[in-house]
Amino acid sequence: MLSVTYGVFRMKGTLARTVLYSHLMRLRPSRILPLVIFLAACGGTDADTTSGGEPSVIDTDRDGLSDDEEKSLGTDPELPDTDQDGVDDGQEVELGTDPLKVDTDGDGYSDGDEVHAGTDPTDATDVIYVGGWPYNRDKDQIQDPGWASTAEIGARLPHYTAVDQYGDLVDLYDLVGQPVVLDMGTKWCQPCKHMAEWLATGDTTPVQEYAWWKPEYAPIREKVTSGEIIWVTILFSTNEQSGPAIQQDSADWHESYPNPDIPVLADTKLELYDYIGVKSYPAMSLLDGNLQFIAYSNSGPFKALKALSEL
Ligand SMILES: [Ca+2]
Ligand SMILES: [Ca+2]
Ligand SMILES: [Ca+2]
Ligand SMILES: [Ca+2]
Repeated sequence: MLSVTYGVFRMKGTLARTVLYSHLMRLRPSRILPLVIFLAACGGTDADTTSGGEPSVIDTDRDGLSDDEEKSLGTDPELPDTDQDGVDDGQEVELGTDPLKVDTDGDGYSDGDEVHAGTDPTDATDVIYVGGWPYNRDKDQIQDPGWASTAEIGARLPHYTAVDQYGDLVDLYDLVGQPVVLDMGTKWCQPCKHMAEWLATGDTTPVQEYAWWKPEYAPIREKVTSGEIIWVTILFSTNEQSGPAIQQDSADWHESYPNPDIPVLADTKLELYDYIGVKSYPAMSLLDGNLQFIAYSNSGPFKALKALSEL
C-alpha cells in the first residue's frame, strides 16, 4: 500500500497531487482550486510531497526509487545498484529484473551485461552467446593495435571477431580476464584433430604419438574445463587450396570433437591467419588476461603448450 501511495506521489506535477489530496481529504469542489495554488506555491516538484507535515519522497541514492520503496523491496536506499550488476535499482524495477539478483533469468549473463549487449535480461533463451562465452562491457576501451601491427611477445591481439560453431559472431575482446589460447588449424590437419580429440574426451592417447607432446601437458585440459584459461580453436581453411573456412566448418568440428568450453571459430576472412603468418599447423599462441602475447608461434604448438604448463 505504501509503495502504491508513493507511486502516485511520484507522478509528475501538481495536478496529480491535487487529485490525490482532494480524494484523500474528501474536499468539496470549491476547495480544490485553493489546494492547487497551495501545492504549486510549495514548489511543485515530485521530491517534496508532504503528508502530515513529513517528507515522504526521499530518494537518497537517486536511483529512481524512494527510500520507502527501497525499504519494501529490500534494496539498499543508499546504494543505487544494490546487487552490483551494473543496472540501478530504479531501472531494474522498470525493466522487470530483480534488483537483488545479478542474473535475473539465470542464463549465465548478468542483468548489466544483457542490458549492455541488448539481450533480454528476463528471457533465459535470449543470451549474448549461445556457447556461454564471457562478455566484457568495457571492451570498447581496449586499445586496438590494428591488423598492421606485428604479432610478437607483448603485443596485443588486434580487435578480432569471428563466427563460432553456433553461428554467433564472437568478439575476442570479450575474453579479457584470463589467459586465452589461440589454436589455429585446418579441418584436414591430423595433429589438430588429435589435439581436439584429447580436448573433447580427456584421453591423451591420440596426442602421445607426437614429439611435441609431454605428459605434464595433460592437466591443461582441466584448466580449460574450469574456465581458468579459454581455449579458442580457429579454423582458417577448408581445403588444401587454402579457401577460407566457413561457419559450417566450425559447426562440423564441434560436432566431431565436442567440448562445451571451447569456441570454434571460422577465420572466414583469413585475418588472423595473415596476422599470425601461419606457416604450419597447428599454430598455437598464448595470450595473457589483457590479450597480449605470452607465447607466439606461427608454426607448431610447442611454445604455447610449454607456456600453458608453466602458468
Ligand atoms: Ca533510492
Ligand atoms: Ca542492479
Ligand atoms: Ca539485478
Ligand atoms: Ca541473464
